[in-house]
Amino acid sequence: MGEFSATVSVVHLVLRATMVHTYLLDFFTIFAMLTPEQLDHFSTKGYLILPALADSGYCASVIALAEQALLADTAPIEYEADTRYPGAPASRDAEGGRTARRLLQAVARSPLLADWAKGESLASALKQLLGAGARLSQVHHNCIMTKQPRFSSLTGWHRDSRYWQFARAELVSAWLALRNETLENGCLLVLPGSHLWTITPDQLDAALFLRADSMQNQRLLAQAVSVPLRQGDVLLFHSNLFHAAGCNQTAQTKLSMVLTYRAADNLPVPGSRSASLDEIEI
Ligand SMILES: O=C(O)CCC(=O)C(=O)O
Repeated sequence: MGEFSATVSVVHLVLRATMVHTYLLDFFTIFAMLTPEQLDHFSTKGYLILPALADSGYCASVIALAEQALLADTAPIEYEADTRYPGAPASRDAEGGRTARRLLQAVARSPLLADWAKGESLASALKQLLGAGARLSQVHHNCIMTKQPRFSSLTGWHRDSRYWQFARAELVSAWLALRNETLENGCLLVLPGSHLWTITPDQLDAALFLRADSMQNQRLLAQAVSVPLRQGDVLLFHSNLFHAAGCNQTAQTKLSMVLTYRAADNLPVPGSRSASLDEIEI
């Protein structure tokens, strides 16, 4: 009998703990807040996936806008040839040289993009990571990234912060998958926790990519994981996180909207490119 009531008490306690956990999850969902586990994942791994942050209707509208801009070649655009990445056409005049890689100045292109970039679903997560008064940079990323089937290049391992100039290399980028992203169409690869690594200059090449011929780097690169995304998922990642991506080996263009945010007190260095355009408070 004593054993039976002890078992009942344990079951009761487990049930109550489960209910509290469920209520807490509901609380975080209703207020669109990151859970302590998500915050911990971002701070230790340097990235976090927010599933289904945008719905399929929104993604379809952005794809339609992007396809129109690609068709009309609406400036500003960065072309594959401009990247000089492995696999890119040698010049804009070469075959495929004017294949768009980035539709730049995304938020200035349409309120459809600007409103989402400042919208509550994304902003509430960003404010938890960056604090109140976080700002969207119009200089960095702020684009619709396209990876087209016939001409797409490979992006080596890099930290976005390498060319950015802020008081601290602690910005957060939000990568919205407008279609499913897989290894076949060139989804991102990341080195989890690498935003915290100390890297010495001899590990990097002249363009500040991780050198593949370094034994030390080969041990680091063995830790790479791919980040496949479903349409509407958002990947948040730290500006110091090493990431890379392959080519698109499918018949369909991959499109992603990518935006970058900083904390209110993490000012761009005056006179630098990072300070060259107005920022938008979210
Ligand atoms: O899709 C890719 O090739 C990666 C792009 C990238 O890593 C970047 O622009 O920082």
